[in-house]
Amino acid sequence: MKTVFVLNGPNLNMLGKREQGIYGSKALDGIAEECREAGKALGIEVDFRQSNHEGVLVDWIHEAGDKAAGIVINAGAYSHTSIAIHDAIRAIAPTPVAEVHLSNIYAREAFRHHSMVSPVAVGVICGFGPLGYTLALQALATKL
Ligand code: CA2
Repeated sequence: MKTVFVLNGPNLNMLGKREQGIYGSKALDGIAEECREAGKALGIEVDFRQSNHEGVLVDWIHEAGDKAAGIVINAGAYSHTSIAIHDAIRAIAPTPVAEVHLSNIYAREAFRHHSMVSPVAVGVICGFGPLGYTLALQALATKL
């Protein structure tokens, strides 16, 4: 069975505890469960992870290049700043990467309008809350 890494960046461990008006009430564990369910329906094993550390995310992207068929990533605020994550995704090409954001980053502050991940992603889903992860897994499955 193919494995897809679902990688989550900084502060996403706080979901459901704060800022529910922007990010909703579901905790990251609930999103992980939804991803595993979606994976089952698609015949994909989901390896769901979260880190607040840029280098850890880079290491996981490299690991995915060896072990996974693709990646769904919500790199959180690092999406807007991280050349290291951009380079890591380039380094594992042609492993497909789908970018997800819970919120519509284009309807928010200008500093969220640019993503370092988007130019190296096969596609981007934002603004649909946790559903975006399931949609990204479905979309990625068509590329595997
Ligand atoms: O919309 C998204 O999924 C984001 O990637 C979430 C990031 C944000 O920096 C991006 O611009 C868009 C933030 C992660 C969640 O941060 C929280 C902070 C406090 C309470 C709950 C979540």
